[in-house]
Amino acid sequence: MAVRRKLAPLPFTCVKLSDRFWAPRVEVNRTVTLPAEYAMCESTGRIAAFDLKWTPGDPNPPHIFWDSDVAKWIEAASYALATHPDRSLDDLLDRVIARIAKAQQPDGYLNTHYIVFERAGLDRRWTNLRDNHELYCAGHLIEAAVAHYQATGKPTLLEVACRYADYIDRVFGRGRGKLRGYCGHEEIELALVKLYRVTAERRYLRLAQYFVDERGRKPHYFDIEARKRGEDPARFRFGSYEYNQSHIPVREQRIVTGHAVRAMYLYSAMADLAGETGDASLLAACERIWHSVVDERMYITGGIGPSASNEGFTVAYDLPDETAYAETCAAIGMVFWNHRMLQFDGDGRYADVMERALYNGTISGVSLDGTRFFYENPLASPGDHHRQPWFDCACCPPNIARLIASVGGYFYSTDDDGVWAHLYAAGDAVFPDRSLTIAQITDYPWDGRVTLRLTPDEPRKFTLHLRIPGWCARYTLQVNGSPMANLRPRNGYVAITRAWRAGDEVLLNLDMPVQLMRAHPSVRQMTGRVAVQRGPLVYCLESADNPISPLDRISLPLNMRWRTEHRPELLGGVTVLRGRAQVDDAAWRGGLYAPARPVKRKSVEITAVPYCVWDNRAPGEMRVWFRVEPESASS
Ligand code: FUB
Ligand code: ZN
Repeated sequence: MAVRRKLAPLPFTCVKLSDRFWAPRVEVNRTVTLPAEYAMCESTGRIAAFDLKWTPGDPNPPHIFWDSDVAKWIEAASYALATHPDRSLDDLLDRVIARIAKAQQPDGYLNTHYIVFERAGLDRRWTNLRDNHELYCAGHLIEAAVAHYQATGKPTLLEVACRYADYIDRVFGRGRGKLRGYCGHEEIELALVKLYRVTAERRYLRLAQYFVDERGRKPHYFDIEARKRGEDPARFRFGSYEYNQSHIPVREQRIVTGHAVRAMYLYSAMADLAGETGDASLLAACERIWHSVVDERMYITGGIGPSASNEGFTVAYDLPDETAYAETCAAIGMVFWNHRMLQFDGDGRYADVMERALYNGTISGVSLDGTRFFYENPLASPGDHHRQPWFDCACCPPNIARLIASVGGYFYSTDDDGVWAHLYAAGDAVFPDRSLTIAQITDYPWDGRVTLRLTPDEPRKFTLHLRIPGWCARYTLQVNGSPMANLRPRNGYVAITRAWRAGDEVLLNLDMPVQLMRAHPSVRQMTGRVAVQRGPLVYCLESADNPISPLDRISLPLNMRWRTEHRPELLGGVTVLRGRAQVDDAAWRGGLYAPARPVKRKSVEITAVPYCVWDNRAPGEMRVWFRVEPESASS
């Protein structure tokens, strides 16, 4: 049976946030991060690479995925432009795009690394799809082009992207003389679906479908091309093709494997294709794999991929905190994928994960001042992990920029019967035909009280679906002051159907207590430990507020009484959690080991801050997980 995507996201351009959490981040992203990232793209040679001036012997050759950094910056800048007209940014984009367009080869090919660097130049293109990211870069170029076209109406980059996609379509596929390959780093698949949606050209959709369907078939393309290069395929540095999710065809995959960003982009594309074509087998594969991620391999922050060696997944329940890789891009990928899964049936499980990743493991990736970035997002630090202005491998900074610039797009969807509110934050949503405006009045995520004021252009009957987050055990709901106690959530949403009139108000009051969270008993690293969560936010302790070292000496009583305090002057304005915990007596009279004796503990005042804002002050320790008191309560 064919599946149907019942919901459609309300574009970010329709949602203007004015809250205290996201709106400042969106503004800092636009005014600080985007210029800083552009400066980095320039100073590192990424922009100039498109002038194709590099010659052998010159330093600083274009890296295999430099093009993608520039493309992601263009995408982010285009999103910013779409919500905030800016003549100079518009002009800058035009200039960068002109340089990119000039680099395009007569047949449509466009990759700075291959055009200037590879010894035999263009003859070597498409000879190492497994490792060399050509189609990945093409995918980001396509996403940038779609964003730029939608923001400005200018076809300049879109035409470049279409010419490139047309060329790729001539090269790849099952027809005679074509290469039966696909990319070692998924990305082009979801990009081609976007290109199809904006151009209505079905060839792009078919090409995306081909790349997804071909992945993992035998004989294995990466083996074939390795042999053609004169290499032994068995010497692939990551060992197995689980690394790039091509070990078996995608519909047979049950468990998430390998590189986390690659995986997220693939599943996003599979969800996109299932939505476009109704292919139930693709959606079923996504659902199965989703469980292996969310039930067994996701950090409490929504981060994924514990291991640095493959930038990705290991085995079920392996979630170390201090060594967590949890790449920013991978958490962003979780947002992309879960947002897509959410559009099928409006199942709140996906919104819960999307929210978890959005409020924790993605935005931890950027400093509050917008100038520094985490690549890895560990859940504990001895004080030596800090954000950096840029990286040689700079995938994360422009990725977080494009997410923040378009964050409004994750808040609402529409369906045949009405509107879905997935996320809460103060601001206005104006629907494209201006038939409806929804104003949210709330201080979420600091407070769970959300008022939605609806203004349809004329009285109109429809259903408003409001998400009751998975973290919320109790809530109340009123419409124009009348309690709606009889409404029960279905799949995480309550549905209110009525003839709505201008000025109707819905008051949703989500209980937002501090919760001590446990991990599944199989997460051996977290045995006997708890993390602190309030609403969608995971909290942590930092040395800056808690001068106790190591912070592991602190343990949290299960019945700890927490106080919430909003501190406008702290970390851009955060609600901190305070309470009395226990601390071990520091006295230690042994060497490395000593006979165990009862540990003396004393009470200590602690202050927890949201995990997403850690490392914005003086360097120091940080912990998310703590021993629980009494220890007998921990099993
Ligand atoms: O390979 C391109 C990007 O660089 C990946 O998505 C990241 O994990 C980093 O390796
Ligand atoms: Zn990254």
